[in-house]
Amino acid sequence: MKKALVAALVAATAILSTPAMAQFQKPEDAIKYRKASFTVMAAHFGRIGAMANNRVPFDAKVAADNAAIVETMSKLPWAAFGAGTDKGDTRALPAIWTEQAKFKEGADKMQAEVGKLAAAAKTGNLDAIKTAFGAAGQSCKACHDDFRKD
Ligand code: ASC
Repeated sequence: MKKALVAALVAATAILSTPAMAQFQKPEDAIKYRKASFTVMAAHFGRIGAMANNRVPFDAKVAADNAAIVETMSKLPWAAFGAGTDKGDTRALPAIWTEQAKFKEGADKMQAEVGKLAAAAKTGNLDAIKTAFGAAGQSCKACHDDFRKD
């Protein structure tokens, strides 16, 4: 019984202390995951953009719901940029791994701007949403310019 408990504790410790990469079986799984999370984030960001750019009528609830999804999604891709995920079906540039501090700064900035967008969307104020949407879009673009092919 004691032996089983020790084994369970060892296993739990291993799981909790394993680098993020270990949640993926293979590098291509991580690449697929991060691309999928960016795709979902972009789809919901785009729905807010359609309202921010007056292409569709403003609906405060739709904006807030979409911004909440964007905020959640913005947290997900980063664990999938682990070692060994630089090769394969990806536009990720080597700079992600050679300039990790700068990449993290960009990732943090985007999450902060998206957090502000979600907060603005909760207020239902379209002007505030437009401002926050612009800043969030800039933070997406900044990383694409430095860390993504084309
Ligand atoms: C989007 C989207 C991005 C960003 C970026 C902003 O809607 O899919 O990747 O905005 O284009 O410049």
